[in-house]
Amino acid sequence: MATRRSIFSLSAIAVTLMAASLCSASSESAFVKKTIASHNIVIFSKSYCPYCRRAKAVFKELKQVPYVVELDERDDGRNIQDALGEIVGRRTVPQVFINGKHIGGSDDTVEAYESGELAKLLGIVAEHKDDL
Ligand SMILES: N[C@@H](CCC(=O)N[C@@H](CS)C(=O)NCC(=O)O)C(=O)O
Repeated sequence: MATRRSIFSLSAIAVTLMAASLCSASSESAFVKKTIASHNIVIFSKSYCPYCRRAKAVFKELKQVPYVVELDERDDGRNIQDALGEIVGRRTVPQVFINGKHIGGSDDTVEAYESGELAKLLGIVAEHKDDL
C-alpha cells in the first residue's frame, strides 16, 4: 500500500515538473516574440561577446539605438537562448531583428549594413560606410 502511494506521489511530482518545464519553455518563447514585436531593432547578445560588439557597432554607425537583451546577465538567459534557437534555428549570439525580420548574426548584420539593406529596412540614409 505504502509502495503504491509512493509511486503515485512520484508520478505526481514528475507530471508537475514536466508541466512546469513546458510552461517555462513557452514563457521564454513568448518573451522572445514579444520583445521582437515591441522594438524596431533587437539584439539578443552576450555582454562579453566580440561578435555582439561588432553588431552593436553597426547600429552605432547608423546612429540607431537597438534594444539589447544581454543573455549572460539574466537568470533566464540560457532558457531564452534555447527558445531563440528554436525560433531562428541557430544557437549563437548575436541574433538581430529589425522590424520583426530576422537579420541573423554578426556576419549577416555587417553584410546587410554594407549592402545598404539595413538602412533600407530602417528607412534611413546611410551617409558613408565604415569598415567594421
Ligand atoms: N558567425 C557568427 C559567430 C557568433 C558566435 O560564435 N558567437 C559566440 C559568442 S561570441 C556564441 O554564440 N557562442 C555560443 C554561446 O555563447 O552559447 C556570427 O557572425 O554571429
